[in-house]
Amino acid sequence: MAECIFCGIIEGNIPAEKVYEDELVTAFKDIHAQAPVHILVIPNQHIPSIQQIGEGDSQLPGRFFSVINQLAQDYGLAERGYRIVNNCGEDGGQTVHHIHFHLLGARHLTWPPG
Ligand code: D5M
Repeated sequence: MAECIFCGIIEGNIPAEKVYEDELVTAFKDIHAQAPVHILVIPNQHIPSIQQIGEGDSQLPGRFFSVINQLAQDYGLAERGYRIVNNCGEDGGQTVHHIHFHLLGARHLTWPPG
């Protein structure tokens, strides 16, 4: 079994409520939801953080945001707005070392974050 929890989800060895998958990215509900809609969008390939995204991954950023846009539509977030978060590294608050974008919405979100 993969050591990375998110690789385990992609491989189907760890249960998760997947809401989207294609050949590049997978999206599933966050287990510790911080908003009524809280979805994680991750690359299928194990890339620890956005600091490791390079020239060879040029398709990924566009796909992340087109999938997020589609999910925002599907979950009724587009009209009132939502937040996309990427925590990077220790000070950024990253706890799972496989790139993930949080899509949060369906409540009013405050700023600044803690
Ligand atoms: O966010 C890591 C996020 O990953 C955090 O919001 C919980 C979520 N998480 C951890 N394990 C799981 C499983 N098994 N299913 C769904 N969601 C999960 P970070 O930005 O690294 O702090």
